[in-house]
Amino acid sequence: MITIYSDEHRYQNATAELIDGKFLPPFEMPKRAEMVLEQVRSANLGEVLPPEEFGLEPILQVHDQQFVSFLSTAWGEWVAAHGDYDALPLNWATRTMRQDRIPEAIDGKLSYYSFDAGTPITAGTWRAIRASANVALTGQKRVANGEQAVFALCRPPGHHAGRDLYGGYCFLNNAAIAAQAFRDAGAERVAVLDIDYHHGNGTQSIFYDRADIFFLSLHAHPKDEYPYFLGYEDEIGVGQGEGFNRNYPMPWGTDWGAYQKALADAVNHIGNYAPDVVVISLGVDTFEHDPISKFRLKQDDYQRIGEAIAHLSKPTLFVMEGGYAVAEIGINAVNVLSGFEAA
Ligand code: SP5
Ligand code: ZN
Repeated sequence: MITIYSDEHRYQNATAELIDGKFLPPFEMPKRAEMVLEQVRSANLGEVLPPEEFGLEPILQVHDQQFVSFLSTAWGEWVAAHGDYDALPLNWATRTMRQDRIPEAIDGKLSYYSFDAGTPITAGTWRAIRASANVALTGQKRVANGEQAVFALCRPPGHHAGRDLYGGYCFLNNAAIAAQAFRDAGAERVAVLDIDYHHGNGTQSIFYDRADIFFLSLHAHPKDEYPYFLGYEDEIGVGQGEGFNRNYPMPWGTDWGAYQKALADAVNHIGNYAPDVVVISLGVDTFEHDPISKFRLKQDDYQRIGEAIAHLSKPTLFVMEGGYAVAEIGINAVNVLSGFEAA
């Protein structure tokens, strides 16, 4: 299997993230992608190729123009206001407040376009996130041109990012951009299966009213876990999209026994949908030793995940999302891919 990778992810290198009331060294760090690349190489998964440049057009098929423009200028505006510190929002427009006015001050814009305080914008964020989107789009193009499966080693991740919303370490929704690009390249139906530990709220919201892109997510229950405000089982899609969104919220402590049942059901629904192509949002923060998560999947379970996905026999694009157990992130991610290839 070919891997698409760019060094430019290193430009997203924050000083700290706000988590558990503390400023800690970021869990979402450059080492993550480096460890995955190292394992791709030592497992001889296949060629590693750089991304092509796709420009903003495919990004703007999924994201709001003003949001993308904000991302491109936020750092400069922030430095002019506050100096050379990572940019974080401090308040949000929640119940009783207005959401129909976009503030002009940079602090207000950070608040308007974000949903958490754990996702720093840094000097290199814009450069890194464009490279990450190009990695996904290059993988998409390869699969559209006949490759059976490609691994887009994206960093920063994307699945929490909505049309005009960033958070959860995500700015541009790489998997959603790729799914839309498949449609624009002629695919009639695309399935996006999100196996990151956290609900893919961004991807769900982007495709919620559409039947042409079926979103399914296996994740920790939002009553217990971040992002808390989306990912319940009764979110089934709306309008034309009704029936084309499926959530599998699971309790803390979930291990392979329960996980595999949800995965088998999701795979079964994807099979019935008969998509032209499958996009996998590949998070491995379901791992038993992940430092911010509470599922209990083991290294070998990731092979089984890959096998289950392979049984669909569909062209498949794997898009890297979360996973914070840095020592094992490469083994777990590559186990999914080698399980897929061996099946
Ligand atoms: C792509 C992705 O996996 N984003 C995840 C963003 C998680 N943000 C922080 C969630 C904090 C939840 N509580 C952690 C408790 C650790 N002691
Ligand atoms: Zn996650």
